[in-house]
Amino acid sequence: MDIKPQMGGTTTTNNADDIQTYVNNVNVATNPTDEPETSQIMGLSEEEIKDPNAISITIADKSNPIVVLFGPPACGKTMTLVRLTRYLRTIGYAVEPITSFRPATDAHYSKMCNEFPSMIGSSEAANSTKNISFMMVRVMDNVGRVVCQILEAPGEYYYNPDDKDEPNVNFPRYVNAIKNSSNRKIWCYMVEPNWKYFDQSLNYVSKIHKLKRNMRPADKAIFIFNKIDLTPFVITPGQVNMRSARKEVEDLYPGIFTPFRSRGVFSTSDNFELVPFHTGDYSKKIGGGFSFESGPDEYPKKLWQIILNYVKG
Ligand SMILES: Nc1nc2c(ncn2[C@@H]2O[C@H](COP(=O)(O)OP(=O)(O)O)[C@@H](O)[C@H]2O)c(=O)[nH]1
Ligand SMILES: [Mg+2]
Repeated sequence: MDIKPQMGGTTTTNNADDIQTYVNNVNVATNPTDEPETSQIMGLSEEEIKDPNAISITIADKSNPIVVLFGPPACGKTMTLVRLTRYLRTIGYAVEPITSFRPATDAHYSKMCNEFPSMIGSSEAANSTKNISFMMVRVMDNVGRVVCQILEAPGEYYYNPDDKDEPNVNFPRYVNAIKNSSNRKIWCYMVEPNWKYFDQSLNYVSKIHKLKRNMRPADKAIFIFNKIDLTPFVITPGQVNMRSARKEVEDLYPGIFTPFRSRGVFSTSDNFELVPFHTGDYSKKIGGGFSFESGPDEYPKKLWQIILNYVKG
């Protein structure tokens, strides 16, 4: 079943109570799973954590597009990669880590690459989140042709809520290297309904706008509205009241779409896609940690359709 955006927004099962509860929750924005926040970034050496400019990357494949999952810590980048990978495998694609992305001497990265297949299948959500934090993968179709590369990187270097200099903190070298590489890019800007640092949303918006000025005409933008399960806009699995969802994103992140719209003489059009997403459900385990169960297939299916369209054109 395809996700059918309810553009009219007339027949929803959401009632006023749901929405009020949701609004109250948004106002006390919390991490849904109360996960302890770690300042440690897996996949980086001590030296790299101290100085992100020491992080070195190699983009060996300069021809296939790079899908960049962009967003602050805990918005769901890793779990989006996990969920998309699980889905892609069921429809015949191979998703594998690109080992040459980081120096061969980087033991952390090779360990992540080796563990990637088992982590993808793991029900230990916390494990995936903890262990995959900086990874470039390639997606290949059933005849082994590369379709695209997907990058999942530490959110701190995209937007760091703990840095009072945001949104004026410069990206570290490796982010600029990706930004400036000749590959076509599909930027996936992540937004969420209950961001803990909601008061900084304008700063995050301005960081996205800054990046927008570095997008080439052939690059594409997707806004992923993750954690859609926490909103009252879900009608049935995968079917979301998109009119309300979009309005919500605009309310939570004022002006976010502005530079991604073009004004014609008679109308204005979007140069982006907004896609609702639900990575999965997280249940607290006795003894600590969280168990992860994939969300409905409709979400990764829709996201993949959009990515594929953008890869093609
Ligand atoms: N309710 C809900 N929570 C989510 C969803 N996706 C991620 N989360 C929560 O957000 C946390 C951080 O996700 P993660 O992918 O590690 O974020 P990252 O730092 O951007 O890579 C997870 O551990 C979950 O608690 C989702 O679709 N729904
Ligand atoms: Mg992550």
